[in-house]
Amino acid sequence: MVAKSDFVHRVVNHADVDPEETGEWLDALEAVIETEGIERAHYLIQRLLNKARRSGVNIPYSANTAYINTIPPQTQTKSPGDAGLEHRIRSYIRWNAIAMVVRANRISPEYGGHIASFASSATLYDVGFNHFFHAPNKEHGGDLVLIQGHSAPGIYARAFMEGRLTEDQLLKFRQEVGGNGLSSYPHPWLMPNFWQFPTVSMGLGPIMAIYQARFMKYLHDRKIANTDRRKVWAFMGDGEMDEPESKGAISMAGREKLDNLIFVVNCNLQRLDGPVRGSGKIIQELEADFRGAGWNVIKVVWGSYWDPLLAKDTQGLLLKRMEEAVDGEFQNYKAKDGAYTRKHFFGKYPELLEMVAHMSDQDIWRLNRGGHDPHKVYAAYAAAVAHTGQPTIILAKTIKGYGMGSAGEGLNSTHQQKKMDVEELKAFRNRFNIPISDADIDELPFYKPPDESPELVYLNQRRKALGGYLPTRRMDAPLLQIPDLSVFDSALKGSGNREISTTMAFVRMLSELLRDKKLGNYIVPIVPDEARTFGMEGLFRQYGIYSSVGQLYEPEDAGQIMYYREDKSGQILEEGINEAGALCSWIAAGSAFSNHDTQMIPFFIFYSMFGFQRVGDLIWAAADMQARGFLLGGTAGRTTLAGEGLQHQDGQSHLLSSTIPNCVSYDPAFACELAVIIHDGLRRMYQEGERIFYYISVMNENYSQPALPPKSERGILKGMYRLKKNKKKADVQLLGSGTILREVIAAAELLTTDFNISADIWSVTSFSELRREGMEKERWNTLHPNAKQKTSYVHQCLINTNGPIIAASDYMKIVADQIRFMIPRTYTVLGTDGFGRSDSRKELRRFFEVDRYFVVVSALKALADDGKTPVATVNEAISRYKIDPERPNPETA
Ligand SMILES: Cc1ncc(C[n+]2csc(CCOP(=O)(O)OP(=O)(O)O)c2C)c(N)n1
Ligand SMILES: [Mg+2]
Repeated sequence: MVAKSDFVHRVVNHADVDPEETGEWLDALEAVIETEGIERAHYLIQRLLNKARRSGVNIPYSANTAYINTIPPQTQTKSPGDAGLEHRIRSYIRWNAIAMVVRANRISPEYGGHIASFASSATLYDVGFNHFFHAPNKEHGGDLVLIQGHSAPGIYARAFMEGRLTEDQLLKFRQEVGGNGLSSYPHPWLMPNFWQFPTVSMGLGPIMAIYQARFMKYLHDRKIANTDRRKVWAFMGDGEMDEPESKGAISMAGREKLDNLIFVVNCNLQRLDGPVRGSGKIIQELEADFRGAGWNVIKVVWGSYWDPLLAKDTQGLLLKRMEEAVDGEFQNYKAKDGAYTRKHFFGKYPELLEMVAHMSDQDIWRLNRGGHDPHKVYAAYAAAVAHTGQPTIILAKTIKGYGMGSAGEGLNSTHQQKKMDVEELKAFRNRFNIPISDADIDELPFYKPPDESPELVYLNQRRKALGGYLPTRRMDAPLLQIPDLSVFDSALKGSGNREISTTMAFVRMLSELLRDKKLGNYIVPIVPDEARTFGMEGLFRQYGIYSSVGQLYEPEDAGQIMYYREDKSGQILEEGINEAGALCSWIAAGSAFSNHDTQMIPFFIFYSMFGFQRVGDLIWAAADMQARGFLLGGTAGRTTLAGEGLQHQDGQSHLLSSTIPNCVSYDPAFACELAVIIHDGLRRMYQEGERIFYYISVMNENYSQPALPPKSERGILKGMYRLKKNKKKADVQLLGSGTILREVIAAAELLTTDFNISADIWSVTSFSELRREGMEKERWNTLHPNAKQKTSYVHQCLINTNGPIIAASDYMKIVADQIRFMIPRTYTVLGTDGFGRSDSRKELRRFFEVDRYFVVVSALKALADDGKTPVATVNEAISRYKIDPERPNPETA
């Protein structure tokens, strides 16, 4: 009898104390598989495991399977393609991709480019393009294919073969400024008919792909588009998987059973600097991560040349060696040669040396990796598309710099290799049989067989069978008819005595849009677990929270009017505490016009700082993609979001949003302004199809909302309008933005009552938009010095007014400072530089020196500087309002 502790120990160590008994068990299993099939075998194993666990056997959890292909040779689906032709086509594509990069670098090393990434992934793409990636056509809505950024040269090389790009264009790789050049990486902004997904900021491709797949289910469940047979294919690097964004949403994909999603990870074992996991195994690590998250994992480790060896490996010694060797070693074998591999890999065990004794070093060198074997890759893709109930990840083992030989194959430095000398080019040509002579090779001519050649006929036929060419970005979704501004009547009329916030006003407008017969269906409200914060819980019952399984429980608040209703056709995307995911949903909805021929109108409202600051790079990618929609900074402002403090109060989003060229930002003070802005945004994006999106800050401070001032619409949209004009010329001009406008209004009263100084008041809805307009005018004037010079809108507003100009906002001073170059006279800005902190709005505004008293003091100081008021008046104000001149500077406090 074996002691219990010994037993557990033995299980953990997998030591075989009785090989004969082991053999009997294994034979029994084999017999079951042969006679009754794999399902029965699976059942028996499960029963055995359960029995063992219940008897107290501690079976350690392992999410890993053996380091071999998930699909054994006997169950591989065979490709119907012509392998020989495909190999030739792929070889030419490989050559042209290299020629593109090397030739660009001969023009100037500034151009850069990558060879090694595509060299390792050519087969992975090719099998997809020849057999799996559907382009949109009458029968199929099209697959979404996210290409790994650094493999772009290979995609251009294929498009050249397909006749979609000219040789002249290939020669202009990374030379975009003169027009007709090719982008370094996938950038829809720069190649709007070609690229669909900006993926080169590592990690964003994987997370965006997950949410695109989920959004396809949403569109389907809501019966807006039939996305049934469509897949999202996302290609990524193994090094890229270290980005938190790459893996951050994989459990959602597992939980939501996104069987329309396929990740293909190019496991070339290397990243930029060196090995991804030199002393470990990236494929095994990713397998465990993704299996744990509920994914179907297909490992494509070994190519067909290994199959006979693995078949002979009845004792499992080859497998043991495969499992022992770490990635750094595998990389090294391919950086060296067959003799090295024989000695260091097989040589560890005499039995393995014996196993390969009949093979030459060249044969050993030819033992290929799964990701370079089109048959293995085809089988994996076929299994992935057929799999239901889970997303699939394909882990394909490849060689970085495949085919580059001494120029980079498996070398640590290969990622940045963009040169190849004549000998290296010849070696590559010979290896892939490219019909280019020695005499021509140094010129690196592109190679394209004649149109009627079997290669090109085949290539084009394959794409025709799959519905057309990819990537192709579409822009033909029908535009929408936006209702009249009166749809927001309640906001335009003002709130009378009722005090409400602009956030509340926004929610009301959102409800009005949701109710609209034409637009309502296309509105996508997105919240990251903050709906109650913004007062949106009323929408739950009415429009439902999207849930792919509906609501499988009775909600606690079922008896209430505004209960928490989840529904398979729910309209609201409640993403949980997950701004990155919510932003990806916003991108998916905002790009539906190009991916699903449907204009969707997403409104993503986030909590103050957790937008631009938190997920700024995703917003940048959204801009590249020309996603349309509204981002709302809820409960915004450094002093308006009282209480919450340093890691909440946002005083910089308007600075950050101004850095994105096609982001139109506004910081309105009043509900009526907000209504005009949202309405115009709907018009510009969805009726006119402009390539812009909106960022609007809305606040949680309650006050009475005025009615829309007459003739103010143009100014609201341009960025400023005069809210109050004095009968005679005023002494000062006060500009206010957001809720700080109300301090400015109060300051104007103080100036009159305490100092007999009159002020005009301007509401500034967007310093950023004002600046853009001014810069454009200034640029035009510089380039047309003889023409009648244009004046900026800011200048036009202020030139015929009087007195110094003071501006205040709830954002950093640099936000208001943006328009200084257009200001005709003395200009002082107040803003909220420094760390926020928790207190009341009144205290915070005093602390940051943006309250009414500081506005008054600043106005008096400016008047004193202009010689219009004695300096003593400034001192008088400082003491009257009890301001300590030695108080700490909020910027550093
Ligand atoms: C967010 C981000 N950080 C860094 C880079 C720079 N970069 C580009 S490619 C690369 C290495 C990529 O390695 P891997 O993902 O394994 O792809 P491979 O080229 O090996 O296929 C790095 C660090 C980037 N593009 N994006
Ligand atoms: Mg890699």
